[in-house]
Amino acid sequence: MQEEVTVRTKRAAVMNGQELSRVDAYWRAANYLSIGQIYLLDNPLLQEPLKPEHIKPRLLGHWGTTPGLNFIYVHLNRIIKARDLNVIYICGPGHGGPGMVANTYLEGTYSEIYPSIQQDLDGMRRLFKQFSFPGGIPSHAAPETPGSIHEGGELGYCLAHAYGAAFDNPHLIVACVVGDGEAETGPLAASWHCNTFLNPASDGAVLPILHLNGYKIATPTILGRMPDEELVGLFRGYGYKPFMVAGSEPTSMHQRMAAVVDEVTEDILSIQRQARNRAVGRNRFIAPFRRQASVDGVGQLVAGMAQ
Ligand SMILES: Cc1ncc(C[n+]2csc(CCOP(=O)(O)OP(=O)(O)O)c2C)c(N)n1
Ligand SMILES: [Mg+2]
Repeated sequence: MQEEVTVRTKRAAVMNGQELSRVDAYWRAANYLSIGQIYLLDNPLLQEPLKPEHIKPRLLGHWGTTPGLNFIYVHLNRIIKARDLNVIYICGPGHGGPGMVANTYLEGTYSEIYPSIQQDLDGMRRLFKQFSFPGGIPSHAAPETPGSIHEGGELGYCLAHAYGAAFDNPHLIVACVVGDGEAETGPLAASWHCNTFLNPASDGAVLPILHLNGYKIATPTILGRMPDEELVGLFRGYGYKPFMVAGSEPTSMHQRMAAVVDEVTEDILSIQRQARNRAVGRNRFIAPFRRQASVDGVGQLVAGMAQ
């Protein structure tokens, strides 16, 4: 079954060496900026050996979900630049807030909105210190996070917000990362059906990305324990077309993710082109626009990085 699901994504490497190394460097920079926010009070570039006073006395934040979120972020940036797309990233695991902050800082948006936090050593020190700190910013994606329309503190609503953003917004692609634990909440479990109401002629697209890292904090997830065959059957039943990106080795993961994102984007645009060429009015029902990508195995990747 795995074979059948992934067969179309087994294309040759889609990125050349330079693009691959840039994507990977961006991902690693975002990871560094994320973990720095969680742990470091000072010494942001580790220019001197770490001392206890450089470390936050009270740590708050989830590292585990963040490398996966950053991985997805850089691959969405890649396709946005390659195809000049309008894409919004909705982050279900809101406690991955350091990742969202890190990426907006890397892009320069953070410094535009918060001029006291520039892309220099002082700015980085402030960026790290303020995270989950008195007088600073919350530990999860919050209204303060640039571009945020989804407050991630209470799990369960990201997919409903994603569809809400896509309705009547025909030029927007909404990438929505759903935690596998979050997927067990009632609101999220019901939200998969929102694809029924999406019209590819007049609405934008929603690309749900299931972050299947197997756990919700320390407890296994239902979807994480489900055999691939059942998982794929479940999402096909909901009307999605699942893709798997699984592995623990960054280079091959980047190539596979790039191939899947290319293919999913091509599918989205071609469904929209066909629907729009048919000039179907809002009052006539046409096949809902349904796509599902799944990121599997980033959990193993995270474990590797953490060690
Ligand atoms: C409704 C709700 N219940 C419980 C929590 C506490 N909580 C925060 S993160 C988390 C685990 C989330 O797991 P998952 O969605 O799989 O995200 P991951 O960190 O694994 O990417 C829980 C239970 C919450 N924030 N909201
Ligand atoms: Mg999880």
